[in-house]
Amino acid sequence: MDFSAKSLIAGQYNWASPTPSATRSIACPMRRTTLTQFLVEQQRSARAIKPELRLLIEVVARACKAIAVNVGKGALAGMLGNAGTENVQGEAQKKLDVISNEILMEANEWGGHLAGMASEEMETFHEIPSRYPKGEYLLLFDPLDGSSNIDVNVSIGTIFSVLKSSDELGPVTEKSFLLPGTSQVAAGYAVYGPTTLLVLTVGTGVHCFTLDREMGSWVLTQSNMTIPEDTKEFAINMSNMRHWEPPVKRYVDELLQGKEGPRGKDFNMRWVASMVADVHRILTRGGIFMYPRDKREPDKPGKLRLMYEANPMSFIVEQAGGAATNGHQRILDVRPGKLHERVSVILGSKNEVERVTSYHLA
Ligand code: P6P
Repeated sequence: MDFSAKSLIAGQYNWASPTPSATRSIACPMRRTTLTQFLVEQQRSARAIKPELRLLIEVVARACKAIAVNVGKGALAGMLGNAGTENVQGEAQKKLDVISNEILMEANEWGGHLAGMASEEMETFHEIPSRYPKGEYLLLFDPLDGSSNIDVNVSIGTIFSVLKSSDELGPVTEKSFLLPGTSQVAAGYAVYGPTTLLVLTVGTGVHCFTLDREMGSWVLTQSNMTIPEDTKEFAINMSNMRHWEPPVKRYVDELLQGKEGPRGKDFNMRWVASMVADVHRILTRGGIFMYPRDKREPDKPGKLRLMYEANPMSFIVEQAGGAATNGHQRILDVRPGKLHERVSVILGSKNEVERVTSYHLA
């Protein structure tokens, strides 16, 4: 059997057929760990999750597959462009923002595992209709993060956070959602890029699943992702430099001085303008991501949203050995005052995040 790249690309290799042991772990789908198997293990042996949480994550993962299909159709299915509406943030909604939100809502409201849902795209939280049973979890999500990249075919994604409702029996109110990030029981994101990825934590490390688009299953492709404590790569929107506060200006200026400066080494810069893509790069090879508050909107503590962007990403980053602060405190400790609260975000390689934070506290 010819395993050369040529034959693989030419499709001459029948991936489903029995293969020599040398490649069986790659080619034979039965040997791979699926998301379902992983979650059953997390429930059964790690005792990390309850059956209802396992069901919730499976449903969200299935919804992300449906979103990936719509993202992949793009112009072929009229998925590009604006929906002609605005979200609660006053931002123009893309068609895929609205479709992704609807997919997540419809997938999750009937299962009996949720007490309520909240989304970047909806002003108020969504109570589970009385015709469906309610559960003990609260699901919060940014259904399609990085929307400005949709029409230019750059990676975008879905971010989600799961809280355990403290109002087991009482009616869910917005206040039920206003829990600090340390209350999360699960968090994850999907990246709709060259491959479709699902990155997940249930508090036992960070694990990456790649969508086998032919079989429609999420396959574990990386366990226990770890962020290096040091890095030579930073991510920030440099066009906002003149608006930054002094600690951020000092930090980035030192990076730009490179070897000749106080850091004694050169740094590289990346900015995808899709948080999921920037965070995934950092999880994969280290780095620091910054979206600090700035003088453009001095009354707002930042651009990114705490409950369904910063908190889930911070939970994931900390589980991978990184750090996440708002410049002054751990993001996961921030006590939210409102559902769509914004926050400054500095996250990634631990030593760099601690340095930037120390400049804020100096
Ligand atoms: P800017 C996308 O809109 C987003 O919320 C994040 O995914 C991303 O990191 C940031 O905003 C990009 O913001 O101001 O650079 O376009």
